Amino acid sequence: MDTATTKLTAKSYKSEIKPVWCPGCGDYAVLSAITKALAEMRIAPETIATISGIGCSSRIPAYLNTYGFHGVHGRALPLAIGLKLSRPDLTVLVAGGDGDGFSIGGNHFLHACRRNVDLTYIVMDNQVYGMTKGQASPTTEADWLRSKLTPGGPRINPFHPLVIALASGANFIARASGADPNGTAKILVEAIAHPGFSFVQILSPCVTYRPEQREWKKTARPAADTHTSDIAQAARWLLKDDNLNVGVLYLGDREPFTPPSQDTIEVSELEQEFVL
Ligand SMILES: Cc1ncc(C[n+]2csc(CCOP(=O)(O)OP(=O)(O)O)c2C)c(N)n1
Ligand code: SF4
Repeated sequence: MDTATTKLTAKSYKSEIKPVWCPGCGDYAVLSAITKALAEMRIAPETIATISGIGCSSRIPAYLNTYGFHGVHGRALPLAIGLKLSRPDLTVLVAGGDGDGFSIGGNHFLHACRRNVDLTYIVMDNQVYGMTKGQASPTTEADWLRSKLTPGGPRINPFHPLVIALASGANFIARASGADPNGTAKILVEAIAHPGFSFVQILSPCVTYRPEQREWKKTARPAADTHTSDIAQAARWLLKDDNLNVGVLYLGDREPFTPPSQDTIEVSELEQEFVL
């Protein structure tokens, strides 16, 4: 790895492995934005760990020249939290899809927001399960009729990840559009630099199962009202949000979680407490 941080460029953060994503998949642009952000911040690659679950988007650690762990579906966050607590010196990125993060991993998402450990969670949201061939995900619209796998559409209201993040205590909340890798990189720089749990939803089209998402390139727009630290204002803004506003929504000032420093206790000693 190139450790001379002055010489770092976006390319320094790309691995030799060629992505196997479909041509035109939005995740290419997210990969590019992450490498641009890391180069901008000049973070030494060997001090970064990228943790993911399972899905097309969760393949991303393999394509980055950082340490990485391609884990279990929906379990990237607890893994990353454990890593950050035991190695606070590392920059920890967590990345994956809306299925991975909000369906099977939904409960971990709530509690990661609450716990507020200092890491950055990037969700490549394509409102579908890409890897398993196009099932509806928690962010799929109730009236999405394209898939034969959900006849009549999902018919349930989609989960709003930014609302959930705000309500659950995330310390930084943003939406980016993969169609704008430079803008996404800027948002990622802010997210990584902000202390505590930073959540970035990136609109990342699945061109295979949701080709209509190519339109996001034209319809995503800069949010009018950004960078507030006022949680009530952020909540009001979100009530009007239609999923296409892009920008940093909320900057909290909660202290990141750190484990209490205490003397270790022997298991045999602990067991004594439970002897009847
Ligand atoms: C425990 C478990 N359940 C289900 C699966 C099957 N599975 C693999 S990826 C995936 C969903 C992927 O969707 P998403 O996280 O949105 O990522 P995308 O492929 O769209 O990037 C599912 C259900 C699995 N691998 N493990
Ligand atoms: S199936 Fe969709 S999410 Fe998966 S690589 Fe192809 S375009 Fe991307």
